[in-house]
Amino acid sequence: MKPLIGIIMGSDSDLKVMQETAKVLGEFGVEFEITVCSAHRTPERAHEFAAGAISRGLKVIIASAGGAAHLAGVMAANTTLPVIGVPIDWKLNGLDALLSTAQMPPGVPVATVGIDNGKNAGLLALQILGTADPDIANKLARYKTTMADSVNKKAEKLEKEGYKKYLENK
Ligand code: RP5
Repeated sequence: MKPLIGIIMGSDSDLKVMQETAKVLGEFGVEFEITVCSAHRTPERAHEFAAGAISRGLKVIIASAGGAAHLAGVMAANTTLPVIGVPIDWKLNGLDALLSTAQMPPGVPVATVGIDNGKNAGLLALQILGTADPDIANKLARYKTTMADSVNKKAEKLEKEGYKKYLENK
């Protein structure tokens, strides 16, 4: 099966966060590419990755970077595929990366998830694929039900035990 999602990281040091993206895509059985490519250190490679993404069969690109986080923006500048940006907490608690990733000029959007939220990037990519793939959409619906069940169980336990006992048994 051809990969549908491209995960591209500004550095292998982003992998500690981006493994969560890979993990959630794996849980849904969706093929992905994963590689390292820097907007600043390897600019030609970054351009090639984005420009060739459609012909490789990718449907969504997820790009992570910390600091002056321009990788997702460079991807969006060079493809019409949807690009999801993951700001990495490298300096300044990730605020620099969040703003660099999100504050794109009108005409070149990057869908930016929270700082270090690799998991949400994976889920958002799956939701994009789910608009055209009923199997993925059904799995996403089940995922939400499981999540709701888990919160409901916690609420029930807290209401029954009271907060002190709940914290003791946590
Ligand atoms: C960014 O600079 C990378 O995405 C990484 O988050 C940060 C630091 O990179 P390394 O010095 O660890 O390679 O471009």
